[in-house]
This record gives sequence, structure tokens and C-alpha cells, in this order.
Amino acid sequence: MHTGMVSPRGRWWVPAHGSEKVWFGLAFAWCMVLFAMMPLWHWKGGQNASGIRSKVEPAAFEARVNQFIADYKVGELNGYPVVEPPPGSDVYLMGRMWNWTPILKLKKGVEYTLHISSRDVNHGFSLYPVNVNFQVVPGYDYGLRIVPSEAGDFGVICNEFCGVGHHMMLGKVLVTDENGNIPGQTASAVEVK
Ligand SMILES: [Cu+2]
Repeated sequence: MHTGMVSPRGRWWVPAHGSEKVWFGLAFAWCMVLFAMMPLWHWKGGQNASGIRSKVEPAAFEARVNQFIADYKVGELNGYPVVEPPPGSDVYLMGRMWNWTPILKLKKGVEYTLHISSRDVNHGFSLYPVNVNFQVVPGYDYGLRIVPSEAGDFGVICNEFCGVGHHMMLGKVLVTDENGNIPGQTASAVEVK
């Protein structure tokens, strides 16, 4: 046992050896490289969409979603409204226990501003099978500038546990190609009025 009365064994109090200083310097330099990578990757890595964030009351967001549905609804699928907004417009998607509303029908190669928020608790927007994930937080409107790059029938799943119906929380984003078709699906499957 070491007490203040007994010197610890070893030679820890002598100045660091030259090679130890070199390794310390290398480790510190590498720390700085990794530290610099965090902001650099945010701007240059193309991984994190910055988005446009603003606060919104959940009830107010729901009202916007309902207005959006009323303005651009083109049909229904499995009881959910299918909404086809004009190019360049603001698009709304609301997560709630336990569904995503509405079903979006977008055009490939066209830019939209996608607003995502939650009506109740935290949800996770996950576009399947594309690896796109965003936190969906009540009280915040998360606006993303998006340009669908591929036509198809994409699923939206929730990747933030939100209660007993979490696993059934499925949504849909349909992207049409230049001819208005969705690969592997006839247009009539969507245009059900
Ligand atoms: Cu969930």
C-alpha cells in the first residue's frame, strides 16, 4: 500500500522520453484531425441534410397536413389519402401513433420541400429500401429539400419505438417516372378515387 510516507515504485516522475513525446504529439494531431472531420463531414460528406427547422404546434402542423391533403388529393390507397403535389411545392408528412399521413406521390427529378413532423411522440422517419433516416419530433417542422432520384414504390417505416403499434407504422412514398408510371405497378393501382 502506498501512503504519502512511502514513495511509489518506478520512475514516473522523470521527464518523458523523447519517443513518448513524439507519440503524444501524433495522438494529439490525430485527435485534431478527427475533431475537424466532424464539421467537415457535415458540409462535405453529403450525409447529413441540414434542412430548414422551425417550431410548430402539433395541432397547427396537423391543420397544414389536412389542408395539403384537401388541396392535392388524387385518390386513396388502403384507406389513406394519396396526395400528388405540384412540382416545387411544400409537401407535408405527419407521423402519429401509428401511421404516416398522407401517402405522397412525387415526380422523379423534381424538387420539393418535404416537411416532416409528429402529432404526438417522437418517431423516426426511415425511407425503405433507401437509407434515409430522420428524427421526427413533435413541435418541430423539419423541412428537407428533396429531389426524388429514382421512380418506385417506397415504404416509410418508423425506427423510433413509439408504443404498441410501432411495428405497424407503415407509410408510402410513390415516385413516378417521366411518363407518370411507377415501376412494377400500374397507375390504376394508385388512382383509386
Ligand atoms: Cu414508431
